[in-house]
Amino acid sequence: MSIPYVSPQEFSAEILRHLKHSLGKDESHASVYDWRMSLSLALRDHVVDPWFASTRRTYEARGKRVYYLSMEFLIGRLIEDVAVNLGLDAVAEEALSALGQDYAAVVANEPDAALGNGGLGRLAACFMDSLSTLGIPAYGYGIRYEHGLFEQHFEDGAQMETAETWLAQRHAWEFERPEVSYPINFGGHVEEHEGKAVWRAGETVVASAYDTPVVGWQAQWANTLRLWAAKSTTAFDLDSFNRGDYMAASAPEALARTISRVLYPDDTTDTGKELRLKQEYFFTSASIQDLLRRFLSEGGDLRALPDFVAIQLNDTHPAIAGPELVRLLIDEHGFEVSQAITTARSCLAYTNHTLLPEALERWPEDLFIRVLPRHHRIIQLIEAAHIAATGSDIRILEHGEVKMGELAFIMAHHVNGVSALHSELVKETVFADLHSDYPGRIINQTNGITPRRWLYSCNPPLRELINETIGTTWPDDLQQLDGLSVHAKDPAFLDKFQAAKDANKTRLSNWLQARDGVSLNPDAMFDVQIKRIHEYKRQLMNLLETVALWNEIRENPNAGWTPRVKIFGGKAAPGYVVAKQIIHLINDAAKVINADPATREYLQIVYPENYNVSMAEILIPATDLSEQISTAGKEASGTGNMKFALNGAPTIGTLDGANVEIRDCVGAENFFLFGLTAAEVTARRAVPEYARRAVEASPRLARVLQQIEGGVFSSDDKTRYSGLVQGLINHDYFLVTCDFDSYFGTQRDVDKAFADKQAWTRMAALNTARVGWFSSDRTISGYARDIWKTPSLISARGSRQDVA
Ligand code: RUG
Repeated sequence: MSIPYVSPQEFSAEILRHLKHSLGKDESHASVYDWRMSLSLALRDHVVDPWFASTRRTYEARGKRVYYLSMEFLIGRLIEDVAVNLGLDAVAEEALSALGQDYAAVVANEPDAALGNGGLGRLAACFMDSLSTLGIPAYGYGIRYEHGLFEQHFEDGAQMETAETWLAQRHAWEFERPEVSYPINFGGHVEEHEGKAVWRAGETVVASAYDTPVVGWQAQWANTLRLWAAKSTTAFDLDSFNRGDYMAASAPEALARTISRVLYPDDTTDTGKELRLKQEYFFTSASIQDLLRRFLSEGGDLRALPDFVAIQLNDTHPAIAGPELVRLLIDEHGFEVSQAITTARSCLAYTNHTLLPEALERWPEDLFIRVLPRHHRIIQLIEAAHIAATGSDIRILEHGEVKMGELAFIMAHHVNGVSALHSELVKETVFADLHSDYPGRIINQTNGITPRRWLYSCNPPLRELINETIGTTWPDDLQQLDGLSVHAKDPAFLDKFQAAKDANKTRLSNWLQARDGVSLNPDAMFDVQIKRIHEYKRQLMNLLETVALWNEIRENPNAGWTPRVKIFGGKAAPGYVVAKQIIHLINDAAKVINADPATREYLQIVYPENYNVSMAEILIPATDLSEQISTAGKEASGTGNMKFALNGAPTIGTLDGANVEIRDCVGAENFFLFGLTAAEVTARRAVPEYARRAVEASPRLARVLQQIEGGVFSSDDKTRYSGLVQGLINHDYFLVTCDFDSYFGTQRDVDKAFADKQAWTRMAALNTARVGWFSSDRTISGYARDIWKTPSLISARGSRQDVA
């Protein structure tokens, strides 16, 4: 396939056509929203042909399709994604400016589709981009939440949450498919009829499809992201209405819609119990029914299902897919139990994203039986088959709970971790017993990021420099960036590399000034930690180090300090009290430290509220230093770490998650390593009173803790942080105290390194040059090769038919 050329004039006409015919607006009265919608619809038109062609090619090939089941797709804004992949970014900009519109302002009008919490959801979005870029037939299946991740505001430094409303305006990219809908049953009971189980459901809702085409690089291929919305089987109860009971009349619809109303604002614990379990089953069942319908409509024989269907479970959230597929095969298609289990397992694979025990979902068994009685019986059958085959002690149903991690593992032909270290730890810790029951089942697929969004589109100055240095074919072959390595010795190249970074720093500064009225010193080091707020990610350690630095600058103001701006970004789960205290403390400390005339020149703390994908796209290219400081063994992979390195920001980090592999790629001399290793962390936890001892051994840390506990940053409420500080001293599970000195010392190495401008820029450029391996194209190729066995259906890259 090749991309037909469109001139800016033609594209202007297409935008105007949509303005008039789709939006019903006259040019003279069009708002930014109208222009944004018209631009989006004009771009979407160009996606349709590649999308249809891909679908046709898939049907013709009659090969295997990938079904990626994920509770989260953190897609963010789509205009630039689509424009860039269509090769129409420059055309769109010119077309809009010919119409007197500012492209950047129009792009910025699009709300972030925040259908995810963090790394797991963003990974799913990157994977969709790579699946299309690689020409692998695939569907992403998830939930069309009415309200994505909450909006974060600070009130006197404390996090407040409000509902996010991305669907308040029309969503330009999706196609509603009212004809594609499935009943989803809950509750009731199971009856036996002539040896057959019959599920008499207590409640039924309808899953209705909305499709968003996902076009890959150079529009060679487009797959579908199919999101399910919950609707009622009876939209409206007319009898109640006629009786004047308007509430009752709308109740069925309102109740059903609850299921797809809100994304759970939590990516590490299982909360919300019943509703969340219903959400998981809702989208999983709809997806399994949909893929079976597609398979059968093509005349498939269900015994051959695994040759045509590869289902990837993104975390345990869709783990009910195993029992659901078994249920449908037995109850609706007459399979024997063992045949159904074997067939389902041959279709399913599971990605584990965490070792945190609280994040491996477990449902109270009584709740599970109440919501999914038939699946409970099926799980008993699966468990029995597992025990019969292996003699294992591992149970799925245990201590009154349904263990979804064990279920996902047992029902998957492969289980993968998301970085080399994490996959090893999966074998050694959470799934050690199952690993010995099923040797070879656990494999690794280190995460990756799409370079189209995370370099090409978010970092125009660096993109242009790369294009002029190594050519323009790197966006779908990212290891070509290695060609930059030789240039990292060339002072002229380094000057240009630094100029690109400076331009991005200026862009960030202007953006922050306009949005929050905050001024940044562009010569300072921009030291950035952006991610969900969690104790294991250790934003608290970063803050403690900042306070310690503040103390030392005050004591020794003429020591030639490297100016730093410490930038934090991220949301805490609303119910996560400690994480919210950490946010509050960062903001409180910022107020005091930023107001100190003695240190202002050298140290500033900035915490822009409501961190999201679009903010990351501005922050990451402008970053000098990337903070990846989690307790070793706790961050499964991280993907922010890859984005920063790709955009020329060296890392200060622990040997955790993908940091280990990033360091191997960029070279130890281009990475600031500190802290305990995963094995040392485990050993240290066995030492009695390890935190108290660490504090006693570090006068610097002890002083900082005294200041915080004593109310230096909370004069309005001096005891606000005593619980937080005492928690650290008495129960520092994430070893902030133990790693503090090592972190502080390494930060001072960073200061020195940053002072040598050219050496620093070289280090930054080598980071960019050497992290091409972390493209999500490489990750998806790995899944396709090792797990799904799905070939690419595009043979060679077509070229743009440029017409003079
Ligand atoms: O915390 C992990 C990250 O380390 C990882 O990079 C990301 C994608 O694999 O997934 C994150 N994650 C883990 N999000 N939710 C969970 C727990 O279910």
